[in-house]
Amino acid sequence: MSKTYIIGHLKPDTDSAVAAMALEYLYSQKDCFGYSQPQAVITGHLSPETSYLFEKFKVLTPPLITAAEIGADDQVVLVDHNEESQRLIGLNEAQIVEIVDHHKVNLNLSTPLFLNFKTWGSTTTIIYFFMKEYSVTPDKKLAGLMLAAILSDTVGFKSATTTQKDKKFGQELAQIAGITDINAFALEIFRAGSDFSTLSDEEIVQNDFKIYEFAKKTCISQLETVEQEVLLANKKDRLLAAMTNVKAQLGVELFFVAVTDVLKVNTKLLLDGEKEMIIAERAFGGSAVDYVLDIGSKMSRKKEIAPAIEEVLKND
Ligand SMILES: [Mn+2]
Repeated sequence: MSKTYIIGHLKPDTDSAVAAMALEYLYSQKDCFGYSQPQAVITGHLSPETSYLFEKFKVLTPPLITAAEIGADDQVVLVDHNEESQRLIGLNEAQIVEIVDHHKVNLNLSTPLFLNFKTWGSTTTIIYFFMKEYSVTPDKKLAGLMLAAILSDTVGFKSATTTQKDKKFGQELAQIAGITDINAFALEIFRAGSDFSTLSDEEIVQNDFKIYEFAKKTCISQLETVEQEVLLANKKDRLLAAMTNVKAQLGVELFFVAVTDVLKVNTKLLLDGEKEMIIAERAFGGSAVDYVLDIGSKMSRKKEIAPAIEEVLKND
């Protein structure tokens, strides 16, 4: 019997892993969707933040998948991404039957498919909206993880991507999960996400990266932390050195690492070289000092950081 794999993006974050699990839950409850054996899977190892949450809620990590394991009759649903550069390597695009996402659309597929895009703060928010439409309530653990995914993607409802829907649904999920203090839970998530102690410098600079097919192939990585100043004081030079190696491994022309302090609401961009420095100064204003540019309160890679860089490259 064929399967329906529900797949998040490369370098899975909490939203992409949890959105896949939540969609599996919904599809399993309601056979009206008609998907055969829905199964959430991940494309790579979980970040420290996501691992912490799975341990906290005592849920099993979805299995890792490679494109070779997907059979010719199986179907694929993408969550939390759409463009090819962020998909599982080797995935046959003809097998994609549905996409649920909240990112900019970059698609040119040859067949019709279900597309569910909304400009809300997380993909999990969209999936909870569908659950409500179909009168499906997540169990307590899943509700806790779904709240975590919304808080993680919206930086505790502080990111520019946050909408009323995220806040309202977040509160409903907190009730189901029995979480009374959402702010304390958000802080707990940020602390777990800031724990880079088990990662090497090269792993840190690619802990959460996205590759963009701008006029120049660009990688923007983001480190969310509750201790930006300490991190930069201790590790800035080592991280800059690691960036040069990782940039070559990823085969990108430009590499930026956004070090975002989620409590101070501030981002400092680490710049791999002169090219990145010139582009960042044009995109955000100000002057870089020792390959670091303070871009103020901008925290959203999707809405504030990537579009500004894309715009400069377009006009280059
Ligand atoms: Mn997301």
